[in-house]
Amino acid sequence: MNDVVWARGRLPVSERTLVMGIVNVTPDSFSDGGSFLDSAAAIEHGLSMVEQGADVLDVGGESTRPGAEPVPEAEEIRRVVPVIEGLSQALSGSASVPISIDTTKSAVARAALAAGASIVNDVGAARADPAMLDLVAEREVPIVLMHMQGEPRTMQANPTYGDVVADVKAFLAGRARAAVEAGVPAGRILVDPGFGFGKTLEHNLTLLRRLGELTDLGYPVLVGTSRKSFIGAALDLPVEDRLEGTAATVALAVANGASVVRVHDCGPMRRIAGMVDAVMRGELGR
Ligand code: PMM
Repeated sequence: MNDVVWARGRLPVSERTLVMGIVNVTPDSFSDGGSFLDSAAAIEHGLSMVEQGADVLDVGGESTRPGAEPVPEAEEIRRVVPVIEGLSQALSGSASVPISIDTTKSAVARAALAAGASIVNDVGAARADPAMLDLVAEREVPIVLMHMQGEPRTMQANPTYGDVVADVKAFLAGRARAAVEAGVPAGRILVDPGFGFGKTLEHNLTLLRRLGELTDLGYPVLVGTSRKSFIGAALDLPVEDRLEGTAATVALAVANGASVVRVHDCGPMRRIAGMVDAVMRGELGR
């Protein structure tokens, strides 16, 4: 897979699997329970993930957990901008750790890019806001296009597919085509099957088992399984006991061709990805 390169950064996916650290600035995120609402704490948390080996930080101000209600644009901006400003100032010496903004709204993405973010991570694959692709094209930054069936409020009600892998693959191919048509170069697109977004346990397990089929699209694949409820369902464990389950999914994702893993536990997952890379790529990416 070719590296993702843009004016202000690079994702060296040709060298090793990259770790994206999750910085949720939401009061209702299921996994950090709002304890990082305070932006100073969120900044500190992000920097500690960089110390643990995060290659990218993903800052989000709207919870997308099943059942979550949408957050007004101004509130989302109020949550993420101070955190992105703080992180980008603190990281300015190490330009090698870009910040992504996890949003479906172009106004939030625009504010985040102005504050120092340089990647857009859109869990709606730029469908929610028609201006998103134009913004990404104009600002010449990469975009992550993620698959979701339905919307967070209702997506787990009754997800159905013909063949989940074929359906997700066709969707991602279509959204990547739309991005290219809007002027985003193919080399600045990443795709993501969207674990937990309108999928049953079986759908999630099938996507992980057959992840390799998605790498055929030619875009780096990003995988976000960290602490998700399908891991809890498979092992019958609460969110605080999902580290090993997450580790298993990360190892399988890397073995099956993922280029980036989006995780909460950057130290352990960095070591797991590094070990799987050593086996699968036959070289050490240290
Ligand atoms: N998952 C969540 C939020 N944003 N973005 C991408 N690209 N992929 C994901 O799987 C994803 C995401 C929800 O998980 P969280 O509440 O732990 O952040």
